[in-house]
Amino acid sequence: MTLHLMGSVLSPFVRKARIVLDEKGIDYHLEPVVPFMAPDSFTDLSPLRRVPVLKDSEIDPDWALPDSSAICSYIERKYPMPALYPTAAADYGRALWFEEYADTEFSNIIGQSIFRPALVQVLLGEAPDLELAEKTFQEVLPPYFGYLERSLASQTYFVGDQFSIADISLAVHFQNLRLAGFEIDAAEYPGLAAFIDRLLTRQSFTKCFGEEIAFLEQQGYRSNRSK
Ligand SMILES: N[C@@H](CCC(=O)N[C@@H](CS)C(=O)NCC(=O)O)C(=O)O
Repeated sequence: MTLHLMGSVLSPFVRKARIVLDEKGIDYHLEPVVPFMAPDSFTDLSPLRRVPVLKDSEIDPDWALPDSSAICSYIERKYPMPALYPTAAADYGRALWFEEYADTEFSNIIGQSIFRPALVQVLLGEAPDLELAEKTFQEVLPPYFGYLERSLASQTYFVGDQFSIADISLAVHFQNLRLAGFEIDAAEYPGLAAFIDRLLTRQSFTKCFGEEIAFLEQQGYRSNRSK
């Protein structure tokens, strides 16, 4: 096993890298690392002190990739099959756009204003802020869901109707919403809801999900949200 991935199972970016590895059938070692509890030396590997970080024992010991997009592109180049990035230029560009969209503002809203207040605060022994999480879900996220519903149209996958990095990058955040107790309304967003169910029941996702639930149970976590 040459690949060593560092990060927490609850991170959507760690999950994104794990799913890319799993979809390609590549073995790796996962080292649990919580960025804000990591030693000072972690900065040498990840200057922004973020996870995931990938190391590869076939390369120099100082070599590290501290970003999920860099990691996934590296994995694709090193292990091309099955391809997770479209070949045609137009589709490739669109897939990178959805990856970027998922990784930046969309992730930031879910991470900071739903996942953290509803779930992470409980893990840290603090009171959850369910009002903030609920308000964000009801009032801030709908335009994002609407954009994704329109982009998907009647396709199975986001780009070229082929499973790709675009789908993985988006779906990992819906898994965090689900862990925090939030599901989108299938009547309002039928295409997106079907997409989420399709993705989150893929073997690569359920494998991660099982480990994430086990981790949360080990921490004594139970969702505080009554649906
Ligand atoms: N663009 C980065 C984002 C990674 C990221 O924000 N990871 C979070 C965990 S979900 C983290 O390490 N946060 C710690 C911090 O920002 O201090 C990627 O795609 O890997």
